[in-house]
Amino acid sequence: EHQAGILLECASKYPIPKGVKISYGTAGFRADASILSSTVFRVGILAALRSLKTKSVIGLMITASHNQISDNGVKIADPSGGMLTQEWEPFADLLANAPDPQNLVKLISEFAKKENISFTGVYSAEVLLGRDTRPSGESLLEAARQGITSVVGALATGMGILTTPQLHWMVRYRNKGKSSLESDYFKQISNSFRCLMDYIPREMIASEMDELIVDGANGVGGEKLEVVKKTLSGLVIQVRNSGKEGEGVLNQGVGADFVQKEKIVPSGFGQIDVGKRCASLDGDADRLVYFHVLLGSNNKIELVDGDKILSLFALYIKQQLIILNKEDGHHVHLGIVQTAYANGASTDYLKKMGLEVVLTPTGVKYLHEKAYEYDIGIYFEANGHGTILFSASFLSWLETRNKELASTSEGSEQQLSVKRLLAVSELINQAVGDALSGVLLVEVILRHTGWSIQRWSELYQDLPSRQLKVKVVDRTAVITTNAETEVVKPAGLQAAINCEVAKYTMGRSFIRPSGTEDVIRVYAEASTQEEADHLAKSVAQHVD
Ligand code: NG1
Ligand code: ZN
Repeated sequence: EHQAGILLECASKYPIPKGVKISYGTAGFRADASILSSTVFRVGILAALRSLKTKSVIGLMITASHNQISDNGVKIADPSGGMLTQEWEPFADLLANAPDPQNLVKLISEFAKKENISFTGVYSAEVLLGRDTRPSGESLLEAARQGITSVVGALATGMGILTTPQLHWMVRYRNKGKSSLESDYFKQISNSFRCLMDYIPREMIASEMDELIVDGANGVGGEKLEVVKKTLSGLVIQVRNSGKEGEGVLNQGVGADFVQKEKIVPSGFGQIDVGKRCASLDGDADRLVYFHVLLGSNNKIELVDGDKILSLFALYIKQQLIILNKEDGHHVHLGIVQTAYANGASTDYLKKMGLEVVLTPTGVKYLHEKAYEYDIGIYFEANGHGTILFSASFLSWLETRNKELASTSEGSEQQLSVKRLLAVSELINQAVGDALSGVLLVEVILRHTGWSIQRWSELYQDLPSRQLKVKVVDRTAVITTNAETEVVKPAGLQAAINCEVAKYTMGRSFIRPSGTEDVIRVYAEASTQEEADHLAKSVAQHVD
């Protein structure tokens, strides 16, 4: 009752704005920053409860990723460093929308009872806090802190301005009982990068590679990359749109989302960069795409998207496994996870390479969960969010093998492969997709293969595609199945889509309700851009 009193008092300082209903979507709560403080305060409470429940450290990140600078958002990292468990999402919605403090306290006490959460003990809960560079982040972080500390015994630990993946990484390592400061993160990625560089075949080392130019979206990723690059040898990175004063506005005409959707150069890039290897991060550095600028006056680029980053990673991992399988006869289960938005040419290519490919619905939580089923699971969304997961049992097999080989066949091809896989598991962020570790892995693999960005891009040719969105009154009226590739409801709609698709060579199209906006998304692919545009448009007409 002491607890209820404190909650009531604190909550009355954060009244909810009238007439706003908000929901914990694929990426947490997101909205215009001016209406978010009550939501963030309440998510602070939720994070503390989650920490009490799991008896682990929880993360709370203030960011709106690639959205415009005036937006902000909040999401929670679970003990593993992954997304908040889906089971708690409905409770998050209830909390955020509770009309007044009395209601809020009632909800909390009912939920605590149901989940067997008791409010005792000093420092029985801890939440790590992070935020991106948005100006609204400072006061929202304070709201989160107030929410956390209104739960008796809960500790709020500010980790400063971070990329989203850094915060997830910290939560993961803290819960493993390891040191998890930002400096530990930097050390781990630069050490494992150095190892991977050392394991490059000798004949490749001679080939010098030109510098990489990175668009930092004027956000936190650019700032952190400036730190990382100083610790690297053998790789020169030039950061533009790094978030320094006067360079430009966060996500405005820059960043991975802009580059992937518009297929033109971000601000700060142009014809002087023709042919050079360029990359683009999003506003909180959990997405990464590559590109090179095409010759011509219209600033067009050749995009190397998440699907191609996935393909590059898959080829490299597979190459290591072939070396291992050959000598050990040990079968390692490698799985590739994509969504229906993956370019059809990428899926065909991966299958042709003999890889096992599965589709899941859109949303990192689905991809991550699926990838987790394999010894090694690689997942990516076309928009550039993805990572590689190693199962605990496979990692311990690798460790054992590494020791055995050190005494029996030091310096063998097989030992090198084991070491490479171990280093990849250290470099890549296994909590969530991470543009900083992603960029380092791409760079190592390009050196390993001796490929230019053009050669990489030629692995396969993307099918022309088009995405449209249709505003609807009720997006929940559309229900899909089969990883969102087929409409179940309304009846007859799928037949109509099939009918349109049949008119095109290489045609493919699907629709689904967005998880972040009040729209139905339409996707279409065909053998030419005109046909893809046309197919998308005619399918959209059936949705209206
Ligand atoms: P929705 O609005 O559900 O399509 C979008 C992206 C997802 C993911 C989430 C979270 C597309 C087509 N959809 O989801 O991939 O990134 O936002 O940010 O890119
Ligand atoms: Zn992001």
